[in-house]
Amino acid sequence: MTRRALITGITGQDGSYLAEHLLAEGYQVWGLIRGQANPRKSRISRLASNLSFVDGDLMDQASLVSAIDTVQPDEVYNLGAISFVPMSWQQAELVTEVNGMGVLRVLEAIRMVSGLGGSQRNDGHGQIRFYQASSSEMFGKAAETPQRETTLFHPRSPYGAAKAYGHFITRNYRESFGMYAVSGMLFNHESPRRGAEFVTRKISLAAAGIKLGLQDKLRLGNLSAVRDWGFAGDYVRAMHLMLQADEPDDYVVGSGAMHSVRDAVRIAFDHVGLDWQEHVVIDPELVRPAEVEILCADSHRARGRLGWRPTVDFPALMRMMVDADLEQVAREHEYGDLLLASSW
Ligand code: NAP
Ligand code: F7E
Repeated sequence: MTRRALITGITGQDGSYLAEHLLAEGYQVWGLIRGQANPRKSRISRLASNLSFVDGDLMDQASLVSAIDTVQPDEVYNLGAISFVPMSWQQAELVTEVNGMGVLRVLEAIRMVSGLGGSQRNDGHGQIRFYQASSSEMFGKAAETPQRETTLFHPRSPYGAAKAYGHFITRNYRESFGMYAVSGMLFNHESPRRGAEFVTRKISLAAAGIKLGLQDKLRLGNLSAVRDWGFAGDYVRAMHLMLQADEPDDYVVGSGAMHSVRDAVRIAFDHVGLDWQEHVVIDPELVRPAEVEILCADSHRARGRLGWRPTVDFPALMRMMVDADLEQVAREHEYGDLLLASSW
């Protein structure tokens, strides 16, 4: 029997890579699409003939029940979220609703369609497996480095706090109803499909734009922030592996290597033969109200139990993104839109 997967957030970076991976694994893939005419649907147009779509929104419980009832999935990947951290200070309630309560709504939809509730627990037969996109932002002001599954949470933004709720409610439904529900605590992962507002893509776009004479300055905030960055194509494999394990559990996923924003700029500008110090301008407006200074993953559990390994290191990732942007910026009339998006 062909396995069926439902992905929320299919129009996002991870959704597109995960859809490709699951199609290659032989799944029938459905994407939850929100809005009347979602402008980002075109991002997955190259896959569209192999995908099915169902309408729904993480803000709308009934639409999620209907989507799960229609698709009858074997696996649900909840990747939908407002994922840009600074937006969570500006629209804290909305971000909490989508990223926190949205998780509860998907779990409730699965519970209702599966007929679970009260004292009734899942016996494991034909049950829907659920993946929640948790985040290293839950560690925030980290209690220890590197961070592992048992590290205490100290979120530094409404985004991180909402993700922590989503994480705990996922575990709670696993323990309360016997649901196969897991969280992937994923560290930053990037690609040429990354939104232009995130720092790596902002840097790769600027390196390309400056090289091609279309731009001169790159405005950035905190250059000293340290992250554990990996390639999104590698990380979606971990999501799938988590749902194939015999027992449901939560996993930290990251490379274990630390780099600063300054390193990212240096690698990108070196790649096109530019001196970054001639172009980067520090903009205090881009410094966050509460910063996450340093994150680094200890992924021993994922590597040991799932056999997961990343294949692209950070310098190679940055060069991949710059190369892709050199092509895109040179041929695209969309350059202005991308620049506008990266100006956050
Ligand atoms: P992304 O590119 O920003 O994509 C977010 C997706 O969420 C989009 O498809 C968007 O769809 C959808 N969405 C937003 N609001 C929604 C709503 N109300 N109902 C349904 N869908 C909604 O994010 P990403 O980088 O692929 O990340 C995927 C997930 O992993 C997110 O949950 C993110 O928080 C989490 N995460 C990401 C990273 C990372 O480094 N990338 C690390 C840890 C965790 P529209 O087209 O409708 O806007
Ligand atoms: O910032 C610093 C900024 O916006 C990284 C999301 O996918 O990963 C992502 O969250 C760092 C921060 O990602 C600029 O202060 C400096 O320290 O690329 P980012 P993020 O906030 O780490 C986690 C794991 C998620 O879950 C999120 O969904 O870079 N930084 N100057 C800047 N950041 C941006 N965006 N723009 C700047 O100009």
